[in-house]
Amino acid sequence: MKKKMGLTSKIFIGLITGIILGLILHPIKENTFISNYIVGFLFHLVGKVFINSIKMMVVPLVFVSITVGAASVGDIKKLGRIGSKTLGFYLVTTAVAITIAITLATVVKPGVGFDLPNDAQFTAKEAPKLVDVLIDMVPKNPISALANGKMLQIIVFSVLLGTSMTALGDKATKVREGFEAFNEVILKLVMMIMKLAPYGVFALVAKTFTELGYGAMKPLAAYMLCVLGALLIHALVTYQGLLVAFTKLNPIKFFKNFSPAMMVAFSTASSSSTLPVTLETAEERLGVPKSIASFTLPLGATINMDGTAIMQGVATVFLAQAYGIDLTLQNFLTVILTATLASIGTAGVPGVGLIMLSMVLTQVGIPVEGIAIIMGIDRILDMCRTAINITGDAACTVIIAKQEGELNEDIYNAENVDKSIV
Ligand code: DAS
Repeated sequence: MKKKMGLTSKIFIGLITGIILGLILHPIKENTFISNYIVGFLFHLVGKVFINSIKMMVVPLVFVSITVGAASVGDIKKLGRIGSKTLGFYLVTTAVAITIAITLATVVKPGVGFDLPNDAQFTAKEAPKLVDVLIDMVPKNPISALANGKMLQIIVFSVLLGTSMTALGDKATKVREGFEAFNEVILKLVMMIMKLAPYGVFALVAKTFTELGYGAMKPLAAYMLCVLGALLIHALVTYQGLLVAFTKLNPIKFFKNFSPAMMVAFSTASSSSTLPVTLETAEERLGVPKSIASFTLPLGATINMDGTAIMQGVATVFLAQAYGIDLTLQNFLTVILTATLASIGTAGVPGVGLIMLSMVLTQVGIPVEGIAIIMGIDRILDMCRTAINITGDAACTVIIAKQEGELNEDIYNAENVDKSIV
């Protein structure tokens, strides 16, 4: 836990020092030395290398993690009713989450009037028609899709590949284990790259604030508040609404009983690291039987990322506004489709949601460089959205357990629940 917090605090230090240095240099940014060597070379170099290393991971990460995710989803056939209900809940809540995010960002307009640095300016590509997007989703040649980073095609191919592994059952065990091992390698590489984050964040934020000064503060604060607001709405409206509608249980009790797991998710920014606590909390404080929790929660930690989808929805609208790109309804539908599918492949480790965001942005013609603008504050948002990611898993799990008549309501409603979990 200390090592992970170490990276978090280093990123925070990079963020704060980047802002302070940027605000100091802003009044003298026209100075040749400052503009050519500090901003134009040093900050640009470190920031660009970090952004490119993130972009480098998108294709392998999406391909391998969605294949592995789809292979685990494939087990649903054996669980029949519970499996399909779980998958249905997870995909629907993710789509609702991103719809809330897009709506809120469209109303609040956090990116409107945010004058991005010139090198980030971008001429919007003619967005493809939705029917063409859907047809184009099926790759004629998956290798060229991988080589050219055609993300929706990579997702479709990966989901089909993972599902076919399950259809083969034991015959595909070796291949599945191979992909799972490769997924570990890719995630390790992502973690190694994230160690560069404090330096990358420092350079990117210092460059932004040198060029924009205090002008960058308001849009970034508005973006952050938009993400936090959408997370809160999703937790209090969607989850509470579903719990009341499907279980008639007290939804406040749900959040009170589940709070230990939410705190661990917040501090680690990792659904996977929190999974043992999520399982324990679901059984000991929510009254969910192991037989259901041991299927729905690990699956949820792999494929259900409502908090991440919310960040991706807000970030896409925010950056479109900042670049002056008008998103059409079809663009929004493409974002909802891409982010919902991408959530299948977003691994439960810190910072992966931001890497997957570059895929969503590409789909609607928004320059991935825009990630540089929001990266500085992403770690704090990652902690918040990870807590929502696992809360969505637990809410769906309680509903399914209740519908199966297997929820222990005495535990759920107990007043002095054992506090010894965390
Ligand atoms: N930190 C990821 C998780 O563990 C989510 C994300 O990166 O958005 O759920």
